[in-house]
Amino acid sequence: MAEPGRIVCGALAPHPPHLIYAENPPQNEPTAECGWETLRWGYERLRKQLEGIDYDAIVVCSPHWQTYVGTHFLGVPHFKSLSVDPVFPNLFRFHYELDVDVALANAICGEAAQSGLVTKMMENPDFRVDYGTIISCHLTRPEWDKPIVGISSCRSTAYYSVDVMQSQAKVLGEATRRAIEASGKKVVLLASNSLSHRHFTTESEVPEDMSLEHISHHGQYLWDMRVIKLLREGKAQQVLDEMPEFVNQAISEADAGSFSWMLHAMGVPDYPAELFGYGTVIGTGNAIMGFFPGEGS
Ligand code: 2X7
Ligand code: FE2
Repeated sequence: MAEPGRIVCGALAPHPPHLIYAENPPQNEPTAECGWETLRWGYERLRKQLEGIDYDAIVVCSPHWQTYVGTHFLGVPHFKSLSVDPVFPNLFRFHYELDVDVALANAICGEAAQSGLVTKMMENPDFRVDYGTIISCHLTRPEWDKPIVGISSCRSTAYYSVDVMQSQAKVLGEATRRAIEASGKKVVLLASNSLSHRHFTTESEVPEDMSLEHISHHGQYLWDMRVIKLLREGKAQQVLDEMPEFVNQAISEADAGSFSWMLHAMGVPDYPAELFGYGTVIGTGNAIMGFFPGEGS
């Protein structure tokens, strides 16, 4: 009998466009001198860890693909276009080309629909893939040699409440896990989001001037440190329990559901996550962390 599929890593993989800008990959038009090194070195450590792990696909859930009626899945085998960040077009003009694991996307979409979620396969070949998906995938795997599954955020926090978002993220996460197991594939999950998410409202003249980079508010930092500590202690359930306060008080980008989805897909880990890096970007708090089930459970 074929081996069941499994999740080999679930990572918190934030997507500030500044990280791509500072990294200067050939796909991005603007160039930078430096910047946000603690986060870029964190991604480097995550990549190193993944080098030793065999996997077939990356499944990513992004806050910047916002679908107000249900959860959507990229459903076209290949995309190629230019992605421009609407807020930071000076930093992110990225020529992307990527493959989608449509079979796996279909399987997760179908499993989630059977569990009662409203879902849809996105089959428009001219669709522009959102920058959250592109940035988290690029920083995790700049070779772009693994097909991805892109999952949207249906914004149920904004429409309803954090509790509704969390109950949907649980269903979506568990459906994701079942579909991966049935697929026989080995998969990396990416929760593409910052932690605390209070932005500065102005940009410095030199965006990569690190003398001006810091957390926007001490209370935001305290929340970031609390969530990181809990994850490092293997207390993912407590993080989920505290999510309503975290989202509301830290204006967290976890409101999109990607973080809760990843934790549920991983079976709400009770083993420690590894911290690869923490840093602020225009005042927001960002952590790169990974759960590795083979090692911890
Ligand atoms: O989308 C983002 C983000 N999440 C964090 C910081 C800066 C810009 O864009
Ligand atoms: Fe974002």
